[in-house]
Amino acid sequence: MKLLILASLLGLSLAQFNPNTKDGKTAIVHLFEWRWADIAAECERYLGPNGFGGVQISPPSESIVVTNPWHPWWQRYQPIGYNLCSRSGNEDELRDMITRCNNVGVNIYVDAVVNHMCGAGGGSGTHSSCGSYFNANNKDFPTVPFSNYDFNDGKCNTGSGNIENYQDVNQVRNCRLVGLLDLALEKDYVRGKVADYMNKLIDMGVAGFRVDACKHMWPGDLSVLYGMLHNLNTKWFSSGSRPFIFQEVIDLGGEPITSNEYYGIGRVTEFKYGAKLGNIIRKWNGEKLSYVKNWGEGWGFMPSDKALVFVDNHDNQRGHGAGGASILTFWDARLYKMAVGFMLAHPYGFTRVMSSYRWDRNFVNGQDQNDWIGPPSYEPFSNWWDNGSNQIAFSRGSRGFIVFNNDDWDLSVSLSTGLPGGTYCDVISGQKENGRCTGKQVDVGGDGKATIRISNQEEDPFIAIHADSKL
Ligand code: QV4
Ligand code: CA
Repeated sequence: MKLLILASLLGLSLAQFNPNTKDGKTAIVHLFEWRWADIAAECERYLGPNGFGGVQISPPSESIVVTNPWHPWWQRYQPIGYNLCSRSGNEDELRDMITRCNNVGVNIYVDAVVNHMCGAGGGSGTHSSCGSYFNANNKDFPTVPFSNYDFNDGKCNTGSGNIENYQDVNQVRNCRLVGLLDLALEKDYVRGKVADYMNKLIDMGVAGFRVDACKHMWPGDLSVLYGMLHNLNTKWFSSGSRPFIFQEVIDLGGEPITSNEYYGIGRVTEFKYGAKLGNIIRKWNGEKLSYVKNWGEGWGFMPSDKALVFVDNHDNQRGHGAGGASILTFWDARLYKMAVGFMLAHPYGFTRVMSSYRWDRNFVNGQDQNDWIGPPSYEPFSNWWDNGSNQIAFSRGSRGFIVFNNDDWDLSVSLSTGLPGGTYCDVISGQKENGRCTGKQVDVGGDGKATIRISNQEEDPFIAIHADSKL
């Protein structure tokens, strides 16, 4: 009997290290900020046929909607509840995507943000991705429900209530990470609500979770939480399969909290991997490619069967999180492809490829002022202008810009187009053909402004330019 218990415990303890991929596939891709409908199509047309084991998706839970800056990608790391609606789609679209991806052998791993709710400065109201009411001021999240009693503030020993010193393990777990309201995960009630959220996703067919901000949760609480999770849905996974768990813990050394506190209960992100590989491929600090002969544990990384590895992630590809200047990203295309190719070829760790979107960077004193920009799928109606009469203009994100003159006099004005600098063909009076404009053209300055002139005598007194009509 004792042997049986040992075997089952061993089975339990090893299970959440197993990604549950079909046919032993060894790589997943992070489709950061992709919409559920687009992921479903991508599973069927590309990821399934090309041997991807799965997709990490952006947080599907209801989050705050931030307007300053405008709808940043990071608003999805500020939950206000666990309803399944977000910029990527609603619950039905999520369910459909999970089904379609599973049906072509591509697993879905959910980015679970369960250490906290929204920022303390999140205000109150229904500025949320499903429109649910919340009040960050008094920690009231009725859609769960969570109340003031479900947060850690009483256990935080800093003046600000925020984490102020990463050398103090109690602060790191019990205080607010950049002001994010910190959940009390030692409470059965809170664990129960979080487990309900994750179990709903498991029952919908997901294969596991990236658990966000694990450094900020006690391993003991996480271990209890993982034990509350259902087995995977037997429609797609063998009976008794446990959810794959990979925990975000940034450990580059130098802090009292280390990866090995967590890799007994699930895999852990190995941030040393991308930082070191970037140095090697860039040939910085005297590093040479030939040095990777003993790549893996020989370089001080955690045991291979505990590690989730990547070249860059959604944080450090845009200067958030950790890894520093050596991190290779799509901006360094030639070196980046070598790094990704090496990672996928080498046996160390379970590998994750990064796939997100391009944004216009704007460095000021070495800091990208646009590091917050969300995905292009969201094209806000913005840069509205009017003259109080019958002349108007507006843009659609950074993709399009249109101006109308329906007054009985000329329009002549400098306007913000929302578009990157360059020369654009007006697609009302003509179009872009063989590298030139057959009609009018509009010159947009580096500041995104353009001087627009439209006579009220014109046959078509309006102008339209867009990203694909740029010379
Ligand atoms: C601001 C002030 C705070 C103030 C607070 C009051 O900076 O001092 O107390 O307002 O409300 C955004 C803003 C940040 C703001 C915060 C709360 O950038 O300025 O604080 O919201 O309003 C992402 C982004 C963060 C973003 C956060 C929440 O990176 O910039 O903060 O989402 O929207 C550590 C952790 C590690 C973490 C990493 C970034 O150990 O776990 O920092 N990585 C994960 C995710 C990451 C995400 C979070 C954790 C939080 O990968 O994407 O942060 O869920 O290393
Ligand atoms: Ca915490």
